[in-house]
Amino acid sequence: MTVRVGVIGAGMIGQDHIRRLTEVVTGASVTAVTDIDAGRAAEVAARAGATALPTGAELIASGDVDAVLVTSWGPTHAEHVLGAIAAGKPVFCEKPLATTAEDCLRIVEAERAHGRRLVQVGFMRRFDAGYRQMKEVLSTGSLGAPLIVHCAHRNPTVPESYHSAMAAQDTAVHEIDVLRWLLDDEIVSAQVVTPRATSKRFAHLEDPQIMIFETSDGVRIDLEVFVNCQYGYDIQCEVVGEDGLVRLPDPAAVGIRTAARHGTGVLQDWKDRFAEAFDTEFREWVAGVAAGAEPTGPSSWDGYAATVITDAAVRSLETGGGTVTVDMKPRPAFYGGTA
Ligand code: NAD
Ligand code: ISE
Repeated sequence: MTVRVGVIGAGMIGQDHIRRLTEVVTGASVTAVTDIDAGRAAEVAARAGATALPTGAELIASGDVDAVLVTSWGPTHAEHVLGAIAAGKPVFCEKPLATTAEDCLRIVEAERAHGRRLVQVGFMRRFDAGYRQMKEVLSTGSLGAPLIVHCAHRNPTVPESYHSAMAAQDTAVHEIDVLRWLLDDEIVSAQVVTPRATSKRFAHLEDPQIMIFETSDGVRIDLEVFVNCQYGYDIQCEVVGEDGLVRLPDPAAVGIRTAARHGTGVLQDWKDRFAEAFDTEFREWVAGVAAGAEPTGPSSWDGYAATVITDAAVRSLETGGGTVTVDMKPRPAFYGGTA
């Protein structure tokens, strides 16, 4: 069966995922595209051999759409995800699931009422080969209990529209998701402290930021978010356990020796760093939809958890850097919890 995907939001990542669905992943075709910019929708749809539709609601209702991909702006995600659930169609939503905890909970409740999982959230790091190897090592127990995690998330530069809260909401949210999954543990508090700011930032932005999270098992996570580091896109993660540590590998790259130096290049863009993770994420999602299976990737609950944890980090940043307790509801049995 070919899964016919309708795409809501034909911007930067929407176009990249359309390319992925049409050129990389087998078993899917893009049949409909919508965007509030109708000209962009028409252009992107024509390139993909799809039909441009005027609204997300019409796309979700279309008989030519088996599954929905939401890649519009974050504040519009909830409306489209709720629409897809109401239509009983599988929906892949780029992060964030929704920009408020209340909207995330509305999605969680709608999905529970539907009775089976339909939603997958686009936290692609769970599909990265390096993180998957780390998880395998941790799951053997050979390192003993995890105690500390050291992370860095560095982007070369960000545009002027990027503001201080986005360090948690847009950037650290990837570590928040992948570490909950890697450690199989919940984050219970967040603290954000600000070292000396780089001169290479727009004046309104607090950059870098150091985020400290604690899990329910007492693991301490320190995360440097530095989005104007200049030199490249660099993701570091090291889990220290009682009997050893495991570290995320850098992407494979040729070694270059020249002019009395030896080194490797550093990638500049998250699209390149996680290209294979995005491909795997969509390969698995399409295969699951084709098989009529529930999605196994990040759930609505994971989307909700990520939003309430980023809310706590933003509150810490905006209230002087104290530790803020994460205000999370108990996890329902529907999502693997006990509530
Ligand atoms: P973008 O601005 O390039 O594209 C968004 C598009 O959505 C625009 O074309 C806009 O016109 C359209 N749009 C907005 N509201 C709409 C609506 N109600 N209906 C239809 N179209 C609508 O943004 P982007 O960088 O492509 O980001 C899109 C989403 O993807 C964001 O939620 C972002 O956080 C997420 N994202 C995820 C990753 C990742 O690493 N997983 C990376 C980048 C972006
Ligand atoms: C962007 O939205 C992403 O999701 C990237 O993965 C992240 O590295 C970047 O900081 C965000 O702005």
